Amino acid sequence: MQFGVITLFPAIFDALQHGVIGRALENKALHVACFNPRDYSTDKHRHVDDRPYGGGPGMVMLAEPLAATILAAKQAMRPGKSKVVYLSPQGQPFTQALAQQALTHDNDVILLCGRYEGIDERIITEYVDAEWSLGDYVLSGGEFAALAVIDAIGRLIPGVLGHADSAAEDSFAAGLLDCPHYTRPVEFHGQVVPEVLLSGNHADIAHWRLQQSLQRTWQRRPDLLAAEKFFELALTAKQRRAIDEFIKRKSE
Ligand code: 4F9
Repeated sequence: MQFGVITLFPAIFDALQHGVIGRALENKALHVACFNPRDYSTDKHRHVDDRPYGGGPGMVMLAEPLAATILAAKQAMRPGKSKVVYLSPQGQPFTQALAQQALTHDNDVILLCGRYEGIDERIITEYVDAEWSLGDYVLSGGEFAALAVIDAIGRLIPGVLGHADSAAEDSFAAGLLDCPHYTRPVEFHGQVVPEVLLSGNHADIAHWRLQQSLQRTWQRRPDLLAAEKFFELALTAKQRRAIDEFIKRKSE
């Protein structure tokens, strides 16, 4: 899977050269190529933005250089296998499920990053296949959202994470919040590690972790336990029973 990124600030994507994603780029398990609209601007001052029709503050990214940049990015991706995604607060919420789907569909993903007040709407109409939002807040541009999307999808690519930190073990993989984690020492500033984690009983430990995940999800993000979401979770029959019982107990 390849990522193309359309950005006026390609240096921001140097941030991907660290940790597991950095290693994936080195190993070529993951590919990220930036395309700068400035390089596709045809006027002599290399303009990429202009004032908005109808007036108001700020600038809007010009359609012409963006269209040329999108076509160049598409040509660098696998033929007929790329999707253009615009990152904006108006988009569909980007979730773990969406990250998983993007990987399963095996398209190359061209992430379009806007700056200023945004991009000419006609680019969205003609070229954009999906619009994703990271959350209900405004950033100075789409770049930091694109970094998060590349990280979230990239770590799902087989071989990017080692067996030790397999993505299947991640909190949201099961649709629940993560359980607490501890390492040495057994006592820190008067706080001790829960005894079950020292017991060596793997069944008891798995049960405790699931209970902790459920407790936290119930308290902090009850929306994640909504019936329709619960239905979609990738759970074992045993986990499903444990959650059923937990919710029943809490609802009484
Ligand atoms: C993109 C905000 C994705 C949240 C892009 C300004 C953005 C954003 N999620 N804000 N440009």
